[in-house]
Amino acid sequence: MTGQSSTIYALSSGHDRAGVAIIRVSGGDADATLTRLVAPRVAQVVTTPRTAHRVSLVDPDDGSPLDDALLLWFPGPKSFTGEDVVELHVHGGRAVVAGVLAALGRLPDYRLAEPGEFTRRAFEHGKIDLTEAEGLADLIAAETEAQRRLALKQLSGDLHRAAEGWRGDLLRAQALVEAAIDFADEGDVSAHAVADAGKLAARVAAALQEALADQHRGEILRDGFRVVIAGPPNVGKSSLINAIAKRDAAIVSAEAGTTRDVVELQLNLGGLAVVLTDTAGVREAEGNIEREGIRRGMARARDAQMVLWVMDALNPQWNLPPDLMGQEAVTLRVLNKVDLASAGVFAGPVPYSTVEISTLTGVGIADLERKIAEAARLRTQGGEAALITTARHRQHIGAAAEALAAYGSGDKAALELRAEDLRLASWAIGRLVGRVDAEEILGEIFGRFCIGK
Ligand SMILES: Nc1nc2c(ncn2[C@@H]2O[C@H](COP(=O)(O)OP(=O)(O)O)[C@@H](O)[C@H]2O)c(=O)[nH]1
Ligand SMILES: [Mg+2]
Repeated sequence: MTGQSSTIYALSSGHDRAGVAIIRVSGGDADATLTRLVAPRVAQVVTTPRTAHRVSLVDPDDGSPLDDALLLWFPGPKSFTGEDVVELHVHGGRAVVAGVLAALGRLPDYRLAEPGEFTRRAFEHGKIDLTEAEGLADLIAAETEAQRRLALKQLSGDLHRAAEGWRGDLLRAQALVEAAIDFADEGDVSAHAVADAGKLAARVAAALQEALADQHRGEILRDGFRVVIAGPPNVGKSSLINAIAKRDAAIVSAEAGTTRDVVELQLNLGGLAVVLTDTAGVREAEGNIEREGIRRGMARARDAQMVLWVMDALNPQWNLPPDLMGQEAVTLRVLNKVDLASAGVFAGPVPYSTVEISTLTGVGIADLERKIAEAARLRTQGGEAALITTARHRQHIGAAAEALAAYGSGDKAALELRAEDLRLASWAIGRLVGRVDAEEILGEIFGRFCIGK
């Protein structure tokens, strides 16, 4: 798919009409852009690395003018990809961009880059590790302040540095255990080596445990604080999600659907990503489709970070269904249709702290949003310091921690087996940073990028 010999090019800035567009070229023949597309066409265009040059771009075939542009030359390996890179800042009109891209396409061995291919080359040339590539993808996808800061931290190498530190310690511990095996008949030397390896392994194990004990704050910041709206049928659950969708200027995206399935709304509340989900009403369902909708809604509610239990003010069902009782601590009760109650119809006792709203008049919706934002803030507090931001990180760090636990509790006499535990632990960290077995995950990570990145 990614012939390393070819030189790739793509529009790296947005695809809409704009004042300026940036086109990037990377590969062994990137200098052909300088010699063939820049006028006057001389054998060797003299360019100072990493300095903006104003140039006239011309058609490589007939020398006719293409655009007046800025050119930057980043000779490898001191470039984003590690290869020779040319960056052209051209006028951002569609015809200009199309003309320059077509001209590049006529240069020998040049082809359009695939999504994420520049970043993939940066990874393959060791400019960034897998966690930094993920951080870059997240930074480009970031919609909220918190997501941006979290991604930037990962891109800057926080997780990379921690992981390389762990790996270094584990490799040293492995070497010590292997030495102990080789010098098994020299009791003293062997015992010392095993003791030193144990110290290193314990240090890494403690660091991994600390990273894992983050209550998923980083993942929640990255993926959004999940709030599920649940309650009996006809209490106004769908009206509530609609009311929030209409009211909130900071909506990221809304997905259409029926309540028989699950409707999801992405919000930005106080700089935090919040994912609000509507569910089908909780009751004995008649039809299969409805039952399936309820099942899915319940499953979502059970692992949500917050449940909004909606009730009809005229006939409030205060108690959570058995399925949701485990979520009591994160449930906020929402008494809807208070417009009817204020007419004196509702006068019952209120056994729980509740938010009173009317999706009809809009009363209480802002208050409810504030309470959701506050819950999200409390749940993710300190999350920006978390090293783990994805299930993938948790999986590998968890696997390494498990292997080290086995190492710590294993029979110290069975050194060969202990060496295997250490090997498993460093292998898991190797997978985290993409040093081993990266191939299977590469497509998934780099496919998330757009073309030009
Ligand atoms: N009076 C009044 N009616 C409401 C309010 N919210 C929803 N309704 C009505 O209650 C009915 C059920 O609403 P819906 O959102 O479909 O409930 P769901 O089944 O829980 O999703 C509809 O007829 C709504 O117009 C409200 O705040 N006040
Ligand atoms: Mg509904």
